Amino acid sequence: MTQSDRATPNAEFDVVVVGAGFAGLYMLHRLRALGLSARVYEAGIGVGGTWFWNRYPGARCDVESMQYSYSFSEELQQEWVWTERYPKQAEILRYIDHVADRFDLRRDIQLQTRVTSAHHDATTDQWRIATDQGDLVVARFCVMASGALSAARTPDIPGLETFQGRQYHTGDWPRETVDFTGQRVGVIGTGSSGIQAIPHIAKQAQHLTVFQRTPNFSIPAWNGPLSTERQEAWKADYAGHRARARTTRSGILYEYSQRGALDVSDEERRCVFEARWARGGANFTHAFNDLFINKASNDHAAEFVRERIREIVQDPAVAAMLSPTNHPIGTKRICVDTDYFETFNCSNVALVDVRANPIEAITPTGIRTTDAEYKLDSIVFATGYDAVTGALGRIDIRGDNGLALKDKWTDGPQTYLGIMTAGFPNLFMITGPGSPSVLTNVIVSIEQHVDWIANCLAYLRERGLARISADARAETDWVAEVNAVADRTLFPQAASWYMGANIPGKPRVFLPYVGGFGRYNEICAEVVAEGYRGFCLE
Ligand code: NA7
Repeated sequence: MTQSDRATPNAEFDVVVVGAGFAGLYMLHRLRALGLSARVYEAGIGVGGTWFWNRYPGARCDVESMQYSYSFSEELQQEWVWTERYPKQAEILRYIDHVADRFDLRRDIQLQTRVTSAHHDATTDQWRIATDQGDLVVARFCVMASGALSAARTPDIPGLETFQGRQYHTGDWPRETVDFTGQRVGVIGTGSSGIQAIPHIAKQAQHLTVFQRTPNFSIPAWNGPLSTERQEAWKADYAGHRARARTTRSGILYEYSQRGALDVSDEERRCVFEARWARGGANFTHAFNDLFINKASNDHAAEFVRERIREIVQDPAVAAMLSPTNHPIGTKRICVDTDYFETFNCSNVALVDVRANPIEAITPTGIRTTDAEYKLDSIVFATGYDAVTGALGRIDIRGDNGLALKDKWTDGPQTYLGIMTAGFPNLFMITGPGSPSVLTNVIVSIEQHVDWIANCLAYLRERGLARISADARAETDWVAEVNAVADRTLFPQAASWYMGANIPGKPRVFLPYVGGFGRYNEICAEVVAEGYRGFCLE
């Protein structure tokens, strides 16, 4: 028992929500509609979560604007006007701020407040939640809306603190303008964030050095203005589009091919890839229906992209370095770029292979690899996140008998449907591990989870029940199912953050459910129809 477990709480709510990003905001809206009292705690000085912090140059969503938004309000989706095919960070943040105002959400959100612990008190059957601002509140229910890509991670490189220039992390970018003009800049990391930021930084910096450990597959975005006609045509059947998206694997309306890549001639396959490349975006990986399960099919798609890289990048040695060969295409999150590969034709941009010659240290004046020293004025860490479980791991969460979540999850997260974890009654997760989350349009996943949780709370109340917990047996079966579907795909072949591979010591388990959003949504509905199968309601 800790000191906060004995202290007297300052306030009591029906529900505490951790995080005011897309998930926390919609959760609050649904709780209000149920007449429940709620408090949302948010670490940032504004709402928006991941989109509040990711202000790096070039930050943009790789799901198209018309699909990357809430569907819960027909008025909202009709009145909001997007300006580009893919929304940039500032526009998404404007949208989130608009939602917070339009639905009068701010009065229940406490900003600049980080939840530090959440302990379940068995005697009162309440969660005791403490924050870094000294709050101690109790609530019957606690909802973790803390995000799957919110725990930014700077690698533990010796000498990090000795660097005398400026350091930035793409996932924790300062609010003030950062100007790299005239500077020697180093970017570490070539995932989605690096690939978006690099072309912008290259335009400003006097010299840019890109430190690449793993080259990534990237498809051109072909971003551009979104015409009024296209937007209106989409809005004419917005509800229909949303409903169809919810039946798909990724919660996104792509053109999902019904054919395998080996079912067609070489010529036809090539035409298909060319057409997809010309349309741009992650749609490319759905050019055939077996790219994620058949290595031979995947190889064709991968080689097509490598050919494009060789076409774009003038120096053959640089093109070879930029060509991914150590993982099937799509098994690390596919990137969507604007002029990424073209940037390496600029005379002020250099690519360094830190797989061949790893970074040894950050020095006061730059970066030292095993074979060279690079003098830099600024270093940008585009090194990603402790994904899916990282934000939960930063909170001291304790359930039955003081069991700590991090101890329960030593060998990898265990959840039932990614919504609850056994031994932690009345604690919900939004887009938790074991749900489709990061493999989907995350707003579609968020809405589905929030609706599920809100309906569950209404169900409990209608029946005079006060407690729901995941059954340990149902959880074991679900974890086995999550692993089984992952093992039927090529995903486990990549050392990706989906597998926890980017964090030293993190267990290597496939974190999201890869069986598809559509199927997952059906399972969740079946569970409810069968009286919350696999949950214990009291
Ligand atoms: P990612 O996709 O995790 O990319 C991080 C990049 O940083 C990746 O290229 C890593 O190489 C590299 N990295 C990480 N640590 C190091 C060290 N120590 N040395 C060299 N290189 C390193 O994060 P992003 O922010 O780009 O994207 C995350 C998601 O946000 C994205 O998928 C979208 O969904 C939005 P590695 O591949 O591990 O060898």
